[in-house]
Amino acid sequence: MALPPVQIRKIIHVDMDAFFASVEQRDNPDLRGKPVGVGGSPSQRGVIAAASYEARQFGVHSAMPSRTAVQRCPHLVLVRPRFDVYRDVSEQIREIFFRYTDLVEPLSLDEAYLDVTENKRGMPSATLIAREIKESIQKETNLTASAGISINKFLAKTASGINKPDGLTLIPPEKAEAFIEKLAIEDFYGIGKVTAQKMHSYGIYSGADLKKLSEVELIKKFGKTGSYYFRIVRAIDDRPVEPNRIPKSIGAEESFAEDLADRYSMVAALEELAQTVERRLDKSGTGGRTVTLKVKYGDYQQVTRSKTLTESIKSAQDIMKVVQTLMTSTEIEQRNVRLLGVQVSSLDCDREEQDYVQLTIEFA
Ligand code: DCP
Ligand code: CA
Ligand code: CA
Repeated sequence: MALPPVQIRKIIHVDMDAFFASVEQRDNPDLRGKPVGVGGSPSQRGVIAAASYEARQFGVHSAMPSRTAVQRCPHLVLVRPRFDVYRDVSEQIREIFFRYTDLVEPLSLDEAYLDVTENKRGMPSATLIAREIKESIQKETNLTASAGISINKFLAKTASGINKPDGLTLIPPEKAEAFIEKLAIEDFYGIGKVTAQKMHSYGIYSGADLKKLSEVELIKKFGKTGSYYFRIVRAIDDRPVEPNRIPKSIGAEESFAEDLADRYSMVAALEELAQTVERRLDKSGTGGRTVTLKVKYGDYQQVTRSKTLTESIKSAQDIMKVVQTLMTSTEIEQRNVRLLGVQVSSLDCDREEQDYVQLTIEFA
């Protein structure tokens, strides 16, 4: 019996160019053509949220302490962020996306996946849709975006980053595997710095290198994510475009077969959880400022304790430091514990996303 033909999806990823910085340059002509850093005021986070392309030539980039940025680029103009304006632009571009499809999955204020396999305009060419979207964004917001078009999320996201700024990149199905083989491992979306280094230590520098490993070997080395690597390197990524899917935290928890009764085994379990959280944060290429410890006691009573830091963290070690302090405000010394959880929220990559959550609530 013949199987039904597999529908090849048409996925577009759109991402605004130097988002906050471009908005500032748009609204203040004095800033145009100049190296601009947004958000670097020491009274705030003291780090650069966005750097204009002119500033990037000096090696200034997002998440860099503003002090370092000014050392690298003495003429850097520091501008305060104006989130309300970024949110407005975000609404505008989303409204443009919805002209083509309701399958829009925003990843943050300035980017989204669109599934245009079936679209409201009945247009067969996803590339044409992407071009029209870019033109509408340019015309209606006076800003440029880059778009990637391909058969799945991973490839569309990778494609949008290739010809930035103002890029339009198609990775057609027949070129997908060859494209990934050439891709440097650190350019894989979802492979953060730490994982990239680990890959390098195994001699994996490109997609082609990654492809040589069996799924079993990859799982052995990278856990469950190994299966994901095995598939994406073969251009297999079935994740659907999910509207309204906005991650707000990254965490891990464990229920124990037998309740834990001593501090030593609890710390050991928490250390392992912190490691898992570190890996997940790395995979998402983010860190966060809030650490939450979740404790379920033997009698199922559950408590959570949180602490928000001024600086974002991502390493298991830093997470554990906070967890250790949080432990002191629980009763784990006196009571048995059946479940422990560690979570990091106020994510860097979600800072804008959280604004977006608030925004959607406001507009609901
Ligand atoms: N942002 C932030 N903190 C970070 C990274 C980003 O506040 N650590 C904000 C500022 C950015 C916006 O989110 O302008 C979008 O982030 P992107 O990673 O998409 O970067 P840009 O849009 O600035 O540049 P690019 O042209 O490389 O996409
Ligand atoms: Ca962007
Ligand atoms: Ca982005």
